[in-house]
Amino acid sequence: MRVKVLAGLELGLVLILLTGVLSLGQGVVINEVAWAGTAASPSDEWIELYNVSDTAVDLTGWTLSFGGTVIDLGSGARTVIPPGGYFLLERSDDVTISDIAADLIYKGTLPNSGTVIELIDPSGEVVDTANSGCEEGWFAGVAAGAYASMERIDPTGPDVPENWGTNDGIHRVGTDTDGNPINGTPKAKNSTTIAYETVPRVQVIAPAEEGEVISGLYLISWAAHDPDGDDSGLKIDIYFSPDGGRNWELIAAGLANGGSYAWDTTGVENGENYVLKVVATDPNALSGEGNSSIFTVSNPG
Ligand SMILES: [Ca+2]
Ligand SMILES: [Ca+2]
Ligand SMILES: [Ca+2]
Ligand SMILES: [Ca+2]
Repeated sequence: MRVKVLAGLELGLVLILLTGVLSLGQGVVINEVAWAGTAASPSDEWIELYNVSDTAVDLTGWTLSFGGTVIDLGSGARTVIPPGGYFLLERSDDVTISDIAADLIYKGTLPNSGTVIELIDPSGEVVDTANSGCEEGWFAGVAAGAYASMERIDPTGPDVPENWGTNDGIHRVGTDTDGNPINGTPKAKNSTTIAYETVPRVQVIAPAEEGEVISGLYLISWAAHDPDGDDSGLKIDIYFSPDGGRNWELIAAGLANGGSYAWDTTGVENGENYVLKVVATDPNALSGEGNSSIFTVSNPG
């Protein structure tokens, strides 16, 4: 699995009231959007909200809006989301996800051609969005075939393309009207969030500059981090590609996560289309990788 580094996303959670029920919007986000529907029916769309705060939030007076649809979030089976809790909206009826109870049934279409969803608090302020600025379709998710949901990666992070991913088809929850597994995680942690919290992240530090020319004994350097483990427990494999990433050859395997490795470039052909890849693997066999920019190897013939 590969996860992009999401710099600064943790800054998103800016204000939490410590007592009582939140009336401000910073606590609730649009966490998952099943705009493609399910294998049983493309009309069986659903949406998940998530309370990222440590305080219960009452959704009375809140609305969720997209296209011409305005959903009164206070009109469902329940209105309060507990801290760290989920809120499930199912379209048309409660058998959209047949084995999980909806918190609210709504009417309205999420067009596969894309739209922006807005979460609006009782003061009329837009406190969160999903798919804002997407020029065509949706930031993530898959339509016919997989019917996979679009999942937020870091629930406290912003509505940007880098913070949405497609359900991985492995971590999934619930069944549709026909009993097929849902390629999504209604009322459960997103597959993308599980990856964000567990899969190592790697950044190649050198070579860094596009078109950098290297020769002789070159010090490759990287930063590798395991979000749920000890960085020193990561094992590092390094590969090079002489052709811009089409073919890969191993430079070294099973290295300690020391941050650098001296590579003897005199053993490879000169060329202007080299890329390095650094792969970090944690004790649970989860791997993340980072690539360098394209660089040149030039040794005297
Ligand atoms: Ca749709
Ligand atoms: Ca249901
Ligand atoms: Ca979910
Ligand atoms: Ca890990």
